Amino acid sequence: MTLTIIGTPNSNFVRSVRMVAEEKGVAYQNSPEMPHSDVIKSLHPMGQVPVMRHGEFQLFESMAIARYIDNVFDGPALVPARPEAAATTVQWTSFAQTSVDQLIMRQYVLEYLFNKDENGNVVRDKIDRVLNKVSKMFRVLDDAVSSGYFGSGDFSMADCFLMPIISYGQLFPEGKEALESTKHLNSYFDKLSQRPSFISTAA
Ligand SMILES: N[C@@H](CCC(=O)N[C@@H](CS)C(=O)NCC(=O)O)C(=O)O
Repeated sequence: MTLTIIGTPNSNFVRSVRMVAEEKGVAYQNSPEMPHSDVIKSLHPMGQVPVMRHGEFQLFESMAIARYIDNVFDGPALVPARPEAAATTVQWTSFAQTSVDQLIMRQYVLEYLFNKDENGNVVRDKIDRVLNKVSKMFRVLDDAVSSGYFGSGDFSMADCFLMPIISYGQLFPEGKEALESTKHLNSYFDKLSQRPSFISTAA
């Protein structure tokens, strides 16, 4: 049965679920549909990516897709078995998928990428308003990763959700400066940037 992850590979959430599949060692296809394409609209009520197909089974929402792949396939568990460790992993995954994504991707990165004036210059109003929050978020993540990984002492699903967002955030000057001013997060990012699942899902 073919596993297909549907969605443009430069979406941080598509990248997260692809990292999960790669960490599990699962063979999958990536169908690079843009949000709101006819295919995506037929599979997601709000036209968002990623969407997944596994045989006849269809699923949307990156967390649901990631948990499904983790549960259904062999390979290393990306959510630990012990209840507290599992809950902490889901906590950081959920925080990444909501608060971190909302701030770093939607209010910072996408503003840099897409909010330009008629001369092609970045319109900074919204960016400037969130800069304090962006640096605070990097400090929060720095504390959280002091034990080596997010949510536990081992690589987990939380890392699959946070790495793509951190990676996008540090492409822009304030994000880069915020990352470089952290101790644990900076070395975590350097270390995980070498991970095959991260390298092979780079858009
Ligand atoms: N809660 C959704 C969010 C997915 C999401 O925001 N995807 C973005 C791409 S990274 C998208 O499709 N944006 C288009 C839109 O929201 O209309 C999930 O975790 O899958």
